[in-house]
Amino acid sequence: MKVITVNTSPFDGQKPGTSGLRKPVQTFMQPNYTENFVQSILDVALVGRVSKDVTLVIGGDGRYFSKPAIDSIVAICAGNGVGRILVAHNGIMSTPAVSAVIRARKADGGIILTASHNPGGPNGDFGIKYNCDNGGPAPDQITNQIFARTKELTSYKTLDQVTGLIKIDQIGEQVVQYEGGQLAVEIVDSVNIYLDLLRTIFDFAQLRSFLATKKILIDAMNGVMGPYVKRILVQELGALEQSAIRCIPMEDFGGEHPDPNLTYAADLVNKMKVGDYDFGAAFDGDGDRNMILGRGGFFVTPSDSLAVLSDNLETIPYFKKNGVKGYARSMPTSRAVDLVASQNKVNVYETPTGWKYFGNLMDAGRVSICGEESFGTGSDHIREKDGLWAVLAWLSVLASVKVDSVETLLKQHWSKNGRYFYARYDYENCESEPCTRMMAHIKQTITDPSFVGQTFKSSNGVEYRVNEAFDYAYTNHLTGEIEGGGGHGLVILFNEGATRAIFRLSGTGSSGATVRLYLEQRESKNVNGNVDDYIKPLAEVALNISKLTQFTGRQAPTVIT
Ligand code: G16
Repeated sequence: MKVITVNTSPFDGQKPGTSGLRKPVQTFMQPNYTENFVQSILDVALVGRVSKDVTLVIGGDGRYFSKPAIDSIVAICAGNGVGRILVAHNGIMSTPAVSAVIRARKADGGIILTASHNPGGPNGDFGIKYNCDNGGPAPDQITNQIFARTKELTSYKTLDQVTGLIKIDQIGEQVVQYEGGQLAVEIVDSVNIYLDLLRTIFDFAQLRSFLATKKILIDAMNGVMGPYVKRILVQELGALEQSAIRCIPMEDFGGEHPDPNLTYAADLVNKMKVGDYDFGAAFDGDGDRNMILGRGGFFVTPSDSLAVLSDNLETIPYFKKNGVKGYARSMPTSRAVDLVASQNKVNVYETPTGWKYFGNLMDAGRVSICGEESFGTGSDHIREKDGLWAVLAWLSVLASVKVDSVETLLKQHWSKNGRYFYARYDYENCESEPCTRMMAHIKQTITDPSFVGQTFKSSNGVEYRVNEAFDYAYTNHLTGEIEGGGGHGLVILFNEGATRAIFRLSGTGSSGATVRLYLEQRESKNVNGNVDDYIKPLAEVALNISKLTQFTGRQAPTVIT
């Protein structure tokens, strides 16, 4: 085989979003589209490195088009002289496992093939993202360089044969020989590497005896997590075989939307409601998101999940040993963890939406646990959010604090710390242009000096007085630099800051626009009250300010979490 140079021209719109480049499968299937993006990643990743000394990890959630994409990536790695790649067995490696493998094998980075929670199949989405040598998603500075490269690319290097270069179903070492060089390939079973890491974090004997007395239900939503759930929860920790549902990874996720929330994981919620289960959880397509449920389908918001885990971290051996350095949350995540931080005198850091913003805080030893309202929870054991870690963390906490249910634990937590009632309203698949206009309208309204001090009233008479409003800009906690100058969400704080509404456009969609409205209200007395009583009047006021219905034509959200 020979290295060849293929002439190409740039494609519009290869700008990575919140987490990599996500587009419809059909877009990625266009000739040269995937190749251009991969070459652009390598052009940035290989700068300052000797290619033959570089090791990259290649994995993903196994969705439709993964195998042809892996073929292209292998050939392009060879074409660019990369020395070694670690490829997921059958292309299946969860996003947290990729992070774990990069770190365990001291690789120089990784390419993850996933569109996460977006649907898959020929008419679904595909995605490619680049992770750095710390195991975490590339920061903005790197993704901006990759995007710049996509706009000027005129050729890419590959081999004159692309298919059949590796046997992806055979674990172990292989070599791709070509004229003038070779590419070492190792097909890896990431479940073992990931399991070894979890053993250093949790007390497996404690988890085994806890699970011997409990019934759990874990939904892998036909995504990448099936093999991990079966091996770790069932075989290693003794959960019943029937605890693991939808555990065979499918290229199209069985036609489902693999997003663990109350709408798309309604099946699990219903089973929890009618069944006799103590604990339930679901993961997304690539295994970094999680949803936690208690007996009867009791829903733990991701923000409360972060707060409860933060408050109980030292019950987990890893944190008992290493100490708790700090907590972090994305800006739209509720400030429940801030209440824990002030009680425990631990620092809490706020960052924009996107796990990549936690990376440098963890690298600098500032933060032990991070969480996002978008169903992401994780710690500094890796540099991605980690669905199964979150489940084991919850089971460890439940085993240690000895409460009779998840609900009791939450109620105790709220009465000790106070509660933020919280909800996120999503308006999915809107047209982009009216949403852009709406965001401009909101920005103009809330940054007008006369906005602060105004009082808005809901139809049931609740009053909201604006005391601050801004376009959220991020000041990097480590460098002190202001990154991006806004654009991460439009924030309105009411009633001395106890109440907050945020508008933001999603950065993970593959077409159109999704508007997210994040709503929260602090309450210290009636902590077991009804979420709707707090959230609905606030939503009405926020929606009136935004004129969302006039701009988008939407009368109601498509998803509420
Ligand atoms: C990705 C990022 C998360 C982020 C989420 C937000 O999640 O990894 O850190 O919170 O997107 O999505 P959006 O921009 O749509 O609000 P994932 O699981 O899709 O990789």
